[in-house]
Amino acid sequence: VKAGPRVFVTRKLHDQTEARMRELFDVRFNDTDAPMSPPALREAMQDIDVMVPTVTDRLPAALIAEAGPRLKLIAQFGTGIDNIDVGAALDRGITVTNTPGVLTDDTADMTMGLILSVARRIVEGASLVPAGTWSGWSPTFMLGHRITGKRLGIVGMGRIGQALAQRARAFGLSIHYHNRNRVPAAVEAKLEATYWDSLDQMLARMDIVSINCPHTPATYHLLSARRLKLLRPDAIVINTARGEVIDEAALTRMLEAGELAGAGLDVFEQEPAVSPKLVRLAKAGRVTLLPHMGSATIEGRIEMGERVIVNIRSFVDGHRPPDRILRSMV
Ligand code: 8YV
Repeated sequence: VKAGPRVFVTRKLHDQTEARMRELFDVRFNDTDAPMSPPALREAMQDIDVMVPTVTDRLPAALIAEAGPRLKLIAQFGTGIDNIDVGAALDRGITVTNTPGVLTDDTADMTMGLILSVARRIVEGASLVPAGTWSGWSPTFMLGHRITGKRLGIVGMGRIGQALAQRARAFGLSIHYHNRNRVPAAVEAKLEATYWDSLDQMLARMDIVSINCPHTPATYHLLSARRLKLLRPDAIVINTARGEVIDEAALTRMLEAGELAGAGLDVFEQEPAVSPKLVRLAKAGRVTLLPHMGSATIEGRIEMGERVIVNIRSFVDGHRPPDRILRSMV
């Protein structure tokens, strides 16, 4: 029997991460790389010390209650931890960690990509040439919205929000944000960001709104039907955070009614299911839909794996893991 903690990983990871984990831990992987069913997760959680889930594994209180007594650490491979009932885990004395920081730039890049794509109709245009349906240039052909000089409202000014602000400034966007807490004055000054205490007031004045906050009970449907109605009819909505932060049905209705200029979504309320209505809007060119790939880079995945390993090792060595989740964070 191999020494080291017994670890179970719910998805196939990068070869480099798997090799390192095999060196260090008594580890098993779900090699099928398909999301695991609740019974399979329950089974996997019996005889292990450490569980490594991802965004596709729901670990509600009921499942955590049935975990084996050895389970002491849930080391999420990912930054968002809304798939885990963290309170239930902590109540049982199970530590929870995540992988913050290493996917900040990649996610901010993809957010910028969606802003450009929707405003300048890049994905829509890119489909015309291969389809053979481009009939030639004309003065009124494929007109999008100018980026330079527009107002970007960032909902959630954490690591990713700040990285987005930095990029967006280079594109000539003015930066506005709403956050639970105002960021330090030095950060605000560096980003030339305007703080809005009232989300409602900010929404009413923005050209582009980007969701960059975690999904928690406090942010569920933060962009509710009522708040979406505050947006200008030429506004664009971008979401690379979590589908649940926006009332997706209300957003879809407004896009269908032409009450918004467009949307760029990398995340959905019922992933991987996407409503046929949103798909129709994408085909009509009003929205860009991506399959939750905001952080999907080779470098990012390897670094996420490294963070998981650091968290497990530090926990097993009796230290406080660097990315420990506190009750106050969820
Ligand atoms: C990750 C994400 O790839 O880290 C997150 O919160 O949403 C993704 O970009 C995923 O969570 C992996 O579990």
